[in-house]
Amino acid sequence: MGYFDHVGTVKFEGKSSTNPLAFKFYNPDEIILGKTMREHLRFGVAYWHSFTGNGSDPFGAGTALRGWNELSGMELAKARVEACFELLNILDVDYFCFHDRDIAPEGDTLQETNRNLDEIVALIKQHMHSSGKKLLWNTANMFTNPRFVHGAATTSNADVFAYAAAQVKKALDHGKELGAENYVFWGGREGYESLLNTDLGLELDNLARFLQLAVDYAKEIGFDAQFLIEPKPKEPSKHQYDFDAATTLQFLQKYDLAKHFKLNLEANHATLAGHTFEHELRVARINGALGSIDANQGDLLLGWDTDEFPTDLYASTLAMYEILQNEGGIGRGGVNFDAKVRRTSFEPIDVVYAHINGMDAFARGLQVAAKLIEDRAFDNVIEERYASFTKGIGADIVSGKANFHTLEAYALQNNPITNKSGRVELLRSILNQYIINV
Ligand code: XUL
Ligand code: CO
Repeated sequence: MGYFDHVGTVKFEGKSSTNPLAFKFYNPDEIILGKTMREHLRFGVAYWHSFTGNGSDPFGAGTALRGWNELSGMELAKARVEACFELLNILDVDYFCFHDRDIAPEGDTLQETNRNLDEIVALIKQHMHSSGKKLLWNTANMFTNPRFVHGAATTSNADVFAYAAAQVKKALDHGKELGAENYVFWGGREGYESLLNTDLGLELDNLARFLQLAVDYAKEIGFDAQFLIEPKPKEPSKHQYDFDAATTLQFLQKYDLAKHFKLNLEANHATLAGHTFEHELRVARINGALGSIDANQGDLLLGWDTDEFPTDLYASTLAMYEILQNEGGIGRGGVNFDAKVRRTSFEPIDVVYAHINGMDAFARGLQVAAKLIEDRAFDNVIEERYASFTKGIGADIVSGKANFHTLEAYALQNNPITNKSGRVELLRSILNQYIINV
Protein backbone atom coordinates (compact mmCIF):
# COMPACT_ATOMS: atom_id res chain seq x y z
CA MET A 1 0.00 0.00 0.00
CA GLY A 2 1.49 3.33 -1.00
CA TYR A 3 0.65 6.69 0.52
CA PHE A 4 2.61 8.59 -2.12
CA ASP A 5 1.02 7.44 -5.35
CA HIS A 6 3.35 4.45 -5.74
CA VAL A 7 6.33 6.57 -6.65
CA GLY A 8 9.50 4.46 -6.93
CA THR A 9 12.80 5.58 -5.46
CA VAL A 10 13.88 8.96 -6.84
CA LYS A 11 17.22 8.69 -8.65
CA PHE A 12 19.85 11.16 -9.82
CA GLU A 13 19.52 11.81 -13.57
CA GLY A 14 21.60 14.96 -14.00
CA LYS A 15 20.81 18.55 -14.86
CA SER A 16 19.48 17.89 -18.35
CA SER A 17 16.83 15.47 -17.08
CA THR A 18 13.22 16.57 -17.56
CA ASN A 19 11.86 13.83 -15.31
CA PRO A 20 10.02 15.63 -12.46
CA LEU A 21 10.66 12.61 -10.25
CA ALA A 22 14.46 12.66 -10.62
CA PHE A 23 17.22 14.62 -8.92
CA LYS A 24 18.97 17.09 -11.22
CA PHE A 25 21.80 17.98 -8.81
CA TYR A 26 21.57 15.73 -5.76
CA ASN A 27 23.81 12.77 -6.46
CA PRO A 28 24.31 11.16 -3.04
CA ASP A 29 27.58 9.53 -4.11
CA GLU A 30 29.23 12.56 -5.73
CA ILE A 31 32.40 13.48 -3.88
CA ILE A 32 32.83 17.15 -3.02
CA LEU A 33 35.84 18.36 -1.05
CA GLY A 34 36.56 14.79 0.07
CA LYS A 35 33.08 13.81 1.28
CA THR A 36 29.97 12.52 -0.49
CA MET A 37 26.96 14.78 -0.94
CA ARG A 38 25.07 12.40 1.34
CA GLU A 39 27.63 12.98 4.11
CA HIS A 40 27.73 16.74 3.62
CA LEU A 41 23.98 17.26 3.59
CA ARG A 42 22.44 14.65 5.92
CA PHE A 43 18.90 15.51 4.77
CA GLY A 44 16.00 15.13 7.15
CA VAL A 45 12.21 15.05 6.67
CA ALA A 46 10.11 16.95 9.24
CA TYR A 47 7.32 14.72 10.56
CA TRP A 48 5.07 17.62 11.60
CA HIS A 49 4.83 19.15 8.15
CA SER A 50 4.73 16.09 5.92
CA PHE A 51 2.65 13.68 8.04
CA THR A 52 0.89 15.55 10.87
CA GLY A 53 0.04 18.84 9.14
CA ASN A 54 -3.06 18.91 6.96
CA GLY A 55 -2.88 22.21 5.11
CA SER A 56 -5.16 24.14 7.45
CA ASP A 57 -4.57 27.85 8.06
CA PRO A 58 -6.22 30.38 10.43
CA PHE A 59 -8.95 30.95 7.82
CA GLY A 60 -9.78 27.46 6.69
CA ALA A 61 -9.76 23.72 7.22
CA GLY A 62 -7.14 21.29 6.01
CA THR A 63 -6.98 20.60 2.28
CA ALA A 64 -4.37 17.84 2.14
CA LEU A 65 -5.58 14.62 0.52
CA ARG A 66 -3.81 11.86 2.41
CA GLY A 67 -4.35 8.13 2.62
CA TRP A 68 -4.66 8.38 6.40
CA ASN A 69 -7.36 11.07 6.52
CA GLU A 70 -10.16 8.64 7.47
CA LEU A 71 -8.25 7.28 10.48
CA SER A 72 -8.09 8.60 14.02
CA GLY A 73 -6.32 8.02 17.34
CA MET A 74 -3.62 5.39 17.45
CA GLU A 75 -4.59 3.95 14.04
CA LEU A 76 -3.88 7.35 12.51
CA ALA A 77 -0.58 7.58 14.40
CA LYS A 78 0.49 4.17 13.09
CA ALA A 79 -0.45 5.00 9.51
CA ARG A 80 1.68 8.13 9.66
CA VAL A 81 4.68 6.06 10.73
CA GLU A 82 4.20 3.84 7.66
CA ALA A 83 3.92 6.94 5.47
CA CYS A 84 7.06 8.48 6.96
CA PHE A 85 9.24 5.48 6.20
CA GLU A 86 7.71 5.19 2.73
CA LEU A 87 8.65 8.80 1.94
CA LEU A 88 12.18 8.43 3.36
CA ASN A 89 12.61 5.43 1.12
CA ILE A 90 11.22 7.18 -1.99
CA LEU A 91 13.53 10.16 -1.47
CA ASP A 92 16.55 8.13 -0.32
CA VAL A 93 16.68 10.47 2.70
CA ASP A 94 18.46 9.01 5.74
CA TYR A 95 16.99 11.10 8.57
CA PHE A 96 13.73 12.34 10.04
CA CYS A 97 12.78 14.64 12.94
CA PHE A 98 9.70 14.81 15.14
CA HIS A 99 8.01 16.44 18.14
CA ASP A 100 6.53 14.02 20.67
CA ARG A 101 3.02 15.26 19.87
CA ASP A 102 3.48 14.77 16.12
CA ILE A 103 3.80 11.03 16.43
CA ALA A 104 1.16 10.06 19.01
CA PRO A 105 -2.11 11.52 20.36
CA GLU A 106 -2.32 12.96 23.85
CA GLY A 107 -4.45 11.00 26.33
CA ASP A 108 -6.52 12.26 29.26
CA THR A 109 -3.57 11.94 31.63
CA LEU A 110 0.19 12.22 31.29
CA GLN A 111 0.36 8.47 32.00
CA GLU A 112 -1.92 7.69 29.05
CA THR A 113 -0.10 10.15 26.81
CA ASN A 114 3.19 8.47 27.66
CA ARG A 115 1.75 5.00 26.97
CA ASN A 116 0.63 6.16 23.52
CA LEU A 117 4.07 7.58 22.86
CA ASP A 118 5.87 4.44 24.05
CA GLU A 119 3.81 2.33 21.65
CA ILE A 120 4.57 4.50 18.63
CA VAL A 121 8.24 4.87 19.55
CA ALA A 122 8.47 1.05 19.61
CA LEU A 123 6.91 0.93 16.14
CA ILE A 124 9.29 3.61 14.86
CA LYS A 125 12.20 1.66 16.30
CA GLN A 126 11.18 -1.43 14.34
CA HIS A 127 10.97 0.59 11.13
CA MET A 128 14.33 2.22 11.78
CA HIS A 129 15.86 -1.18 12.35
CA SER A 130 14.54 -2.71 9.13
CA SER A 131 15.14 0.37 6.93
CA GLY A 132 18.44 1.74 8.34
CA LYS A 133 16.86 5.22 8.58
CA LYS A 134 17.99 7.41 11.50
CA LEU A 135 16.59 10.03 13.83
CA LEU A 136 18.34 13.38 13.27
CA TRP A 137 16.54 14.90 16.26
CA ASN A 138 13.47 14.77 18.37
CA THR A 139 11.93 17.46 20.52
CA ALA A 140 9.00 18.14 22.84
CA ASN A 141 6.01 20.15 21.67
CA MET A 142 5.34 22.51 24.59
CA PHE A 143 3.39 25.10 22.66
CA THR A 144 0.18 23.57 21.23
CA ASN A 145 -1.63 22.42 24.37
CA PRO A 146 -3.46 25.23 26.24
CA ARG A 147 -1.59 24.35 29.46
CA PHE A 148 1.40 26.18 27.95
CA VAL A 149 -0.53 29.43 27.55
CA HIS A 150 2.00 31.27 29.80
CA GLY A 151 5.02 29.32 28.59
CA ALA A 152 6.69 26.02 29.51
CA ALA A 153 10.10 26.57 31.17
CA THR A 154 9.25 30.30 31.40
CA THR A 155 5.68 29.91 32.67
CA SER A 156 4.34 31.83 35.67
CA ASN A 157 2.90 28.52 36.98
CA ALA A 158 5.32 26.11 38.69
CA ASP A 159 2.93 23.16 38.00
CA VAL A 160 3.40 23.77 34.28
CA PHE A 161 7.19 23.93 34.71
CA ALA A 162 7.01 20.50 36.36
CA TYR A 163 4.79 19.12 33.58
CA ALA A 164 7.20 20.45 30.94
CA ALA A 165 10.10 18.80 32.76
CA ALA A 166 8.24 15.48 32.79
CA GLN A 167 7.59 15.86 29.07
CA VAL A 168 11.22 16.58 28.19
CA LYS A 169 12.39 13.75 30.48
CA LYS A 170 10.26 11.36 28.43
CA ALA A 171 11.46 12.88 25.15
CA LEU A 172 15.08 12.39 26.23
CA ASP A 173 14.32 8.76 27.10
CA HIS A 174 12.85 8.30 23.64
CA GLY A 175 15.75 10.11 21.99
CA LYS A 176 18.10 7.68 23.66
CA GLU A 177 15.92 4.69 22.77
CA LEU A 178 15.98 5.68 19.09
CA GLY A 179 19.62 6.76 19.00
CA ALA A 180 18.81 10.40 18.10
CA GLU A 181 21.90 12.29 17.01
CA ASN A 182 20.60 15.61 18.36
CA TYR A 183 17.91 16.92 20.66
CA VAL A 184 16.26 20.27 19.86
CA PHE A 185 14.75 22.94 22.12
CA TRP A 186 12.56 25.43 20.30
CA GLY A 187 10.81 27.64 22.84
CA GLY A 188 7.47 28.06 21.12
CA ARG A 189 5.82 29.76 24.11
CA GLU A 190 9.02 30.92 25.83
CA GLY A 191 8.50 34.66 25.60
CA TYR A 192 6.11 37.31 26.83
CA GLU A 193 3.39 39.70 25.73
CA SER A 194 3.66 42.51 28.28
CA LEU A 195 6.17 43.58 30.93
CA LEU A 196 3.22 44.73 33.04
CA ASN A 197 2.64 41.14 34.16
CA THR A 198 6.09 39.62 33.57
CA ASP A 199 9.06 38.91 35.84
CA LEU A 200 11.62 38.90 33.03
CA GLY A 201 14.56 38.05 35.31
CA LEU A 202 12.83 35.04 36.91
CA GLU A 203 11.60 33.70 33.55
CA LEU A 204 15.10 33.76 32.06
CA ASP A 205 16.63 32.25 35.21
CA ASN A 206 14.02 29.47 35.06
CA LEU A 207 14.74 28.81 31.39
CA ALA A 208 18.41 28.36 32.28
CA ARG A 209 17.46 26.10 35.23
CA PHE A 210 15.29 24.00 32.93
CA LEU A 211 18.04 23.58 30.33
CA GLN A 212 20.57 22.63 33.02
CA LEU A 213 18.15 20.00 34.37
CA ALA A 214 17.84 18.56 30.85
CA VAL A 215 21.63 18.44 30.50
CA ASP A 216 21.88 16.69 33.88
CA TYR A 217 19.22 14.12 33.03
CA ALA A 218 20.73 13.31 29.62
CA LYS A 219 24.04 12.71 31.36
CA GLU A 220 22.37 10.53 33.98
CA ILE A 221 20.84 8.22 31.35
CA GLY A 222 23.88 8.28 29.06
CA PHE A 223 22.11 10.06 26.19
CA ASP A 224 24.96 11.70 24.29
CA ALA A 225 23.02 13.57 21.59
CA GLN A 226 24.14 17.08 20.66
CA PHE A 227 21.78 19.57 22.32
CA LEU A 228 20.52 22.35 20.07
CA ILE A 229 18.55 25.52 20.64
CA GLU A 230 16.52 26.86 17.73
CA PRO A 231 16.25 30.66 17.76
CA LYS A 232 13.15 32.42 16.44
CA PRO A 233 11.85 35.98 16.91
CA LYS A 234 8.26 37.16 17.42
CA GLU A 235 6.02 34.20 16.48
CA PRO A 236 4.10 32.96 18.43
CA SER A 237 4.78 35.34 21.34
CA LYS A 238 5.64 38.98 20.77
CA HIS A 239 9.00 38.85 22.57
CA GLN A 240 10.55 35.40 22.05
CA TYR A 241 13.51 34.84 24.40
CA ASP A 242 15.62 33.00 21.80
CA PHE A 243 15.24 35.88 19.33
CA ASP A 244 18.24 35.11 17.10
CA ALA A 245 21.68 33.46 17.20
CA ALA A 246 23.43 36.34 18.98
CA THR A 247 20.73 36.68 21.66
CA THR A 248 20.68 32.94 22.28
CA LEU A 249 24.47 32.71 22.53
CA GLN A 250 24.56 35.58 25.01
CA PHE A 251 21.95 33.80 27.14
CA LEU A 252 23.90 30.52 27.04
CA GLN A 253 27.13 32.31 27.98
CA LYS A 254 25.53 34.21 30.87
CA TYR A 255 24.23 30.99 32.44
CA ASP A 256 27.38 28.97 31.73
CA LEU A 257 25.45 26.66 29.36
CA ALA A 258 27.38 27.42 26.16
CA LYS A 259 29.50 24.29 26.46
CA HIS A 260 26.39 22.08 26.35
CA PHE A 261 24.50 23.62 23.42
CA LYS A 262 24.86 24.47 19.76
CA LEU A 263 22.26 26.12 17.56
CA ASN A 264 19.74 24.75 15.09
CA LEU A 265 19.30 27.65 12.68
CA GLU A 266 16.28 28.06 10.45
CA ALA A 267 16.24 30.22 7.32
CA ASN A 268 12.74 31.63 7.78
CA HIS A 269 13.44 32.44 11.44
CA ALA A 270 16.53 34.37 10.37
CA THR A 271 14.60 36.54 7.95
CA LEU A 272 11.84 37.17 10.51
CA ALA A 273 14.59 38.45 12.84
CA GLY A 274 15.71 40.88 10.14
CA HIS A 275 18.80 38.85 9.22
CA THR A 276 19.88 36.79 6.27
CA PHE A 277 20.27 33.06 6.89
CA GLU A 278 24.00 33.31 6.20
CA HIS A 279 24.32 36.01 8.88
CA GLU A 280 22.85 33.66 11.49
CA LEU A 281 25.09 30.81 10.33
CA ARG A 282 28.18 33.04 10.45
CA VAL A 283 27.37 34.30 13.97
CA ALA A 284 27.02 30.70 15.13
CA ARG A 285 30.11 29.55 13.23
CA ILE A 286 32.49 32.14 14.64
CA ASN A 287 31.28 31.16 18.11
CA GLY A 288 31.76 27.42 17.50
CA ALA A 289 27.99 26.91 17.80
CA LEU A 290 26.75 25.98 14.31
CA GLY A 291 25.01 22.67 15.01
CA SER A 292 22.30 21.96 12.43
CA ILE A 293 19.88 23.72 10.11
CA ASP A 294 16.18 23.82 9.39
CA ALA A 295 16.07 24.38 5.65
CA ASN A 296 13.16 26.41 4.33
CA GLN A 297 12.41 29.90 3.07
CA GLY A 298 10.01 32.69 3.88
CA ASP A 299 8.21 35.10 1.59
CA LEU A 300 9.34 38.71 1.62
CA LEU A 301 5.79 39.81 0.87
CA LEU A 302 4.42 38.05 3.94
CA GLY A 303 5.43 38.81 7.52
CA TRP A 304 5.12 35.39 9.12
CA ASP A 305 6.80 31.98 9.16
CA THR A 306 5.58 30.55 5.85
CA ASP A 307 7.95 27.54 6.00
CA GLU A 308 8.22 27.12 2.24
CA PHE A 309 10.52 24.53 0.75
CA PRO A 310 13.87 26.14 -0.11
CA THR A 311 14.30 26.93 -3.80
CA ASP A 312 16.48 30.06 -3.73
CA LEU A 313 19.92 29.14 -5.08
CA TYR A 314 21.58 32.28 -3.70
CA ALA A 315 20.40 31.42 -0.20
CA SER A 316 21.33 27.73 -0.44
CA THR A 317 24.77 28.60 -1.88
CA LEU A 318 25.55 31.09 0.87
CA ALA A 319 24.23 28.72 3.54
CA MET A 320 26.46 25.91 2.25
CA TYR A 321 29.34 28.37 2.03
CA GLU A 322 29.07 28.84 5.81
CA ILE A 323 28.51 25.16 6.54
CA LEU A 324 31.52 24.05 4.48
CA GLN A 325 33.71 26.47 6.38
CA ASN A 326 32.37 25.31 9.74
CA GLU A 327 34.75 22.98 11.54
CA GLY A 328 33.52 19.49 10.68
CA GLY A 329 30.87 20.90 8.30
CA ILE A 330 27.35 20.14 9.50
CA GLY A 331 28.85 17.60 11.95
CA ARG A 332 26.22 15.60 13.82
CA GLY A 333 23.54 17.98 12.56
CA GLY A 334 21.82 17.89 9.19
CA VAL A 335 19.65 19.71 6.69
CA ASN A 336 16.12 19.21 8.02
CA PHE A 337 13.31 20.35 5.75
CA ASP A 338 11.20 22.27 8.25
CA ALA A 339 8.97 23.11 5.31
CA LYS A 340 5.46 22.43 4.11
CA VAL A 341 3.76 22.33 0.74
CA ARG A 342 1.39 25.21 0.04
CA ARG A 343 -2.25 24.71 1.01
CA THR A 344 -3.11 24.68 -2.68
CA SER A 345 -0.68 21.80 -3.36
CA PHE A 346 -2.83 19.19 -1.69
CA GLU A 347 -1.90 15.95 -3.43
CA PRO A 348 0.62 13.51 -1.90
CA ILE A 349 2.87 13.76 -4.95
CA ASP A 350 3.36 17.48 -4.17
CA VAL A 351 5.23 16.47 -1.00
CA VAL A 352 7.60 14.42 -3.16
CA TYR A 353 8.15 17.23 -5.70
CA ALA A 354 8.77 19.69 -2.86
CA HIS A 355 11.49 17.59 -1.28
CA ILE A 356 13.17 16.83 -4.60
CA ASN A 357 13.45 20.53 -5.39
CA GLY A 358 14.66 21.39 -1.88
CA MET A 359 17.30 18.66 -2.02
CA ASP A 360 18.43 19.81 -5.46
CA ALA A 361 18.64 23.44 -4.25
CA PHE A 362 20.97 22.41 -1.44
CA ALA A 363 22.98 20.03 -3.64
CA ARG A 364 23.50 22.84 -6.14
CA GLY A 365 24.36 25.24 -3.32
CA LEU A 366 26.93 22.72 -2.08
CA GLN A 367 28.55 22.44 -5.52
CA VAL A 368 28.77 26.20 -6.00
CA ALA A 369 29.97 26.87 -2.45
CA ALA A 370 32.70 24.22 -2.76
CA LYS A 371 33.98 25.86 -5.94
CA LEU A 372 33.93 29.32 -4.35
CA ILE A 373 36.04 27.94 -1.51
CA GLU A 374 38.39 25.98 -3.79
CA ASP A 375 39.02 29.08 -5.90
CA ARG A 376 39.27 31.35 -2.85
CA ALA A 377 36.84 33.57 -4.76
CA PHE A 378 36.17 35.82 -1.79
CA ASP A 379 39.01 34.91 0.60
CA ASN A 380 41.62 36.78 -1.39
CA VAL A 381 39.41 39.87 -1.49
CA ILE A 382 38.83 39.70 2.27
CA GLU A 383 42.51 39.13 2.99
CA GLU A 384 43.43 42.11 0.87
CA ARG A 385 40.70 44.24 2.46
CA TYR A 386 42.06 43.68 5.98
CA ALA A 387 45.74 43.64 5.01
CA SER A 388 46.38 46.80 7.05
CA PHE A 389 46.01 44.67 10.21
CA THR A 390 48.92 42.40 9.23
CA LYS A 391 51.67 45.05 9.34
CA GLY A 392 52.67 48.27 11.04
CA ILE A 393 50.12 49.91 13.31
CA GLY A 394 47.46 47.30 12.38
CA ALA A 395 49.69 44.44 13.54
CA ASP A 396 50.28 46.35 16.80
CA ILE A 397 46.49 46.63 17.32
CA VAL A 398 45.92 42.92 16.72
CA SER A 399 48.83 41.81 18.91
CA GLY A 400 47.77 44.08 21.77
CA LYS A 401 50.94 46.16 21.57
CA ALA A 402 49.14 49.38 20.69
CA ASN A 403 47.56 51.73 23.25
CA PHE A 404 45.74 55.05 23.00
CA HIS A 405 49.05 56.96 23.23
CA THR A 406 50.74 55.10 20.35
CA LEU A 407 47.53 55.19 18.31
CA GLU A 408 47.16 58.95 18.84
CA ALA A 409 50.80 59.55 17.89
CA TYR A 410 50.28 57.50 14.73
CA ALA A 411 47.02 59.29 13.79
CA LEU A 412 48.56 62.74 14.31
CA GLN A 413 51.25 62.15 11.70
CA ASN A 414 49.11 60.03 9.31
CA ASN A 415 47.39 62.57 7.10
CA PRO A 416 45.48 62.06 4.83
CA ILE A 417 43.87 58.65 5.46
CA THR A 418 43.09 56.70 2.27
CA ASN A 419 40.34 54.04 2.02
CA LYS A 420 39.73 51.46 -0.70
CA SER A 421 36.43 50.49 -2.35
CA GLY A 422 34.59 47.51 -0.85
CA ARG A 423 33.63 46.34 -4.39
CA VAL A 424 30.30 44.81 -3.32
CA GLU A 425 28.82 44.96 -6.84
CA LEU A 426 31.86 43.29 -8.41
CA LEU A 427 31.71 40.51 -5.80
CA ARG A 428 28.01 39.96 -6.43
CA SER A 429 28.71 39.60 -10.15
CA ILE A 430 31.38 37.01 -9.33
CA LEU A 431 28.83 35.11 -7.23
CA ASN A 432 26.40 35.21 -10.18
CA GLN A 433 29.06 33.80 -12.50
CA TYR A 434 29.66 30.88 -10.15
CA ILE A 435 25.95 30.11 -9.71
CA ILE A 436 25.44 30.13 -13.47
CA ASN A 437 28.63 28.39 -14.59
CA VAL A 438 29.75 25.82 -11.99
C1 XUL B 1 8.66 26.52 14.52
C2 XUL B 1 9.76 25.55 14.25
C3 XUL B 1 9.67 24.26 14.99
C4 XUL B 1 11.00 23.73 15.41
C5 XUL B 1 10.92 22.51 16.28
O1 XUL B 1 8.76 27.67 13.79
O2 XUL B 1 10.64 25.81 13.47
O3 XUL B 1 8.99 23.34 14.20
O4 XUL B 1 11.79 23.42 14.30
O5 XUL B 1 10.10 22.69 17.37
CO1 CO C 1 12.28 24.76 12.79
